[in-house]
Amino acid sequence: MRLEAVELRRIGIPLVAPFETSFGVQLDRDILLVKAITSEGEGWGECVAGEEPTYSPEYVDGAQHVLTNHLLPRLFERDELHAEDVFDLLRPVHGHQMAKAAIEMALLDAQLRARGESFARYFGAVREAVDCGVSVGIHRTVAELLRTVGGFLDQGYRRIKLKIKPGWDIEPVRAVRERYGNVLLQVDANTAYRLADAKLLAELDPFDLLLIEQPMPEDQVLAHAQMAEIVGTPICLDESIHSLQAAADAIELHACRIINIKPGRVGGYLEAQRIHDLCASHSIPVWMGGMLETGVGRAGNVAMAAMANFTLPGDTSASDRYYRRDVITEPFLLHDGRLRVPAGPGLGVALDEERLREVTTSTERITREMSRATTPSR
Ligand code: SMG
Ligand code: MG
Repeated sequence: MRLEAVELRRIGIPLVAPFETSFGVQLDRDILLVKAITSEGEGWGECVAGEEPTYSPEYVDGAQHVLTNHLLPRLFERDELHAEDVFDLLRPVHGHQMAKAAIEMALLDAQLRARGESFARYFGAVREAVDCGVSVGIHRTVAELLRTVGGFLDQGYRRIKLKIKPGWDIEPVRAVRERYGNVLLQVDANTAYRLADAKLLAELDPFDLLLIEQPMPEDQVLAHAQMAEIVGTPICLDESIHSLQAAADAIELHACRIINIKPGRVGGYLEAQRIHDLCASHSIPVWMGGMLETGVGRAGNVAMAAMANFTLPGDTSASDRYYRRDVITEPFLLHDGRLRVPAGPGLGVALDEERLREVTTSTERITREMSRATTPSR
């Protein structure tokens, strides 16, 4: 196919409730959606970069800039393009995985819609519905946290993930374990601790957690291996795993026993698939992460989470976990703690044009011709 134009659409949507992590509080989202217009039809992608570079170095304005000025020109240059070519074509641009992932996703959607194949089938999915967990932010009090967790358990979520930070760790975990018995429970520190905190984190061991996610900064991979000698709870890496190579190195170093896969963090669904396969070959279970996606990103994530080695419930919550009204026509609904894997062509979801118009804050259309006129020669 040929990439004719790309629409970069920014949407602003409030969250149903504030979401607090060790690096900040979020009240609403400013999301970049990418529509690829190709000779074979259209496809959608969602960029998971946040408003600020606090989860990772990427942020949404930067993603839009790098797409416009550095990534799209490299794709417009080609007369024949497949989603499978994108990763290598964009390799000369270092980093910017979330921006790269968004355009690769849109092209994969266009390509699969054109041939009537779903994301799930393309990934070799083995199940029709996936077990869902929910990520629970830091709360002001333990009592409020218990109410929130209870509400999610009533909705049917099969696993609870508590966000932790120094000063909000052992007590909330103890309280949830005591109140809600043997519910599947895990924690995510988003890099808030240091190796010197290993003994403190070992105090979580008696609570039988599934895992501790990313206790230390992303570049401290070796320290995670050292922490694993002190802390009994399995360590899972999220932020550190930004590529297949990073996953291979972390496994080799014994820095983690479990990996969280986020396609946006690693440069796209195809790199994510390679990480899934690598982990499977090393008996490292994986689970699907979440970046507060709309139904567009969620659709791709749910499809991928249906692959064989996604053996732990993901952060694949229903549309209403974050948004009163999603931007797709049929929101993701929880059925017995699971989401159904879309079976239609491509992402298998349709954009709700009226809702999209309502939340759009800007639209930029970049065409092949424009890109040719402005690209510096390489
Ligand atoms: O989509 O439910 C979701 C979010 C899950 O906790 C979640 N994500 O580190 O795993 C993580 C965080 C990052 C979100 S901050 C943008
Ligand atoms: Mg995480």
